[in-house]
Amino acid sequence: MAPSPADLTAAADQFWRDGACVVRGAVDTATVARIAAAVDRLGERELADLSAMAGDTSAGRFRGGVDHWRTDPDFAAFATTGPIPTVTAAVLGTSQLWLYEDSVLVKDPGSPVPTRWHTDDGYFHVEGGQMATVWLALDPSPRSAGALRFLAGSHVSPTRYRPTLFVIDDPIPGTEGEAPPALGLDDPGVFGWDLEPGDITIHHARTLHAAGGNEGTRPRRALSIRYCGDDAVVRVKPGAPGKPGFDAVAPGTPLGEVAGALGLPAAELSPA
Ligand SMILES: O=C(O)CCC(=O)C(=O)O
Repeated sequence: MAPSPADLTAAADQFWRDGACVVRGAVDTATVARIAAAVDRLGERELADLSAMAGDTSAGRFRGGVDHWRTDPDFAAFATTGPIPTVTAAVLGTSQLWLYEDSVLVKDPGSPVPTRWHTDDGYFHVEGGQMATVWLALDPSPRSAGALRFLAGSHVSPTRYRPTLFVIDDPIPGTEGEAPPALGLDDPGVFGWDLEPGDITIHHARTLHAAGGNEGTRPRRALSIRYCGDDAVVRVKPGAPGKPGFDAVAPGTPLGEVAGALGLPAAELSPA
């Protein structure tokens, strides 16, 4: 069942207070099946072996890819139409929502590779309050299978964290900011949800988050979609992975003014 206005209000309150929220059943079963099939169609050549980067040799791998929407119209449709952008825009309180990036993240059963503590904003060539990542569970995803965990209130910290290599704490060379804290998933203030297929979490771009390995017996497939709202401006972050066209835009330019030229689609938002 689609989230009610009261569900969305509660989610928005938690997002702005704690830095992340959950929306149960945001995506219906048939759509989850279509997205899962699109994820399964991605060959190993289209996904990076993150386990290898972590130096892990286990049979269960952690694989990830970025910007599938640029080459696959199905991924573009998942990110720019339907409930995911509409729910995200309601939580962010934005009148428009631009797709910045999508990412497929598959953690096989038995992969011990954790996702290290990080914030997303250091990787993005944009700045703003209305910036968020949606993480859609395509499989049952309890914490033991690698559902995300968040540090409460970290989105309002003035500290800027340096992007890391994601599965190891080494920073991306040439990037700026402080090293993310070495937190445990049971530390005070760390929170999150066990998810079912179709549930989403939405976290602020400045919320510290991480995940454990997958101790379960099923894959943990997720589609993560990163969005910008009305107040986002372009700010190229030295050393962070490049995005086409951003280097040519004056810092501080509202993203909405240049999103079309940068090829970033505005989502189709349904009335609440
Ligand atoms: O799926 C994961 O393990 C990490 C995802 C993540 O950090 C993100 O999408 O922001």
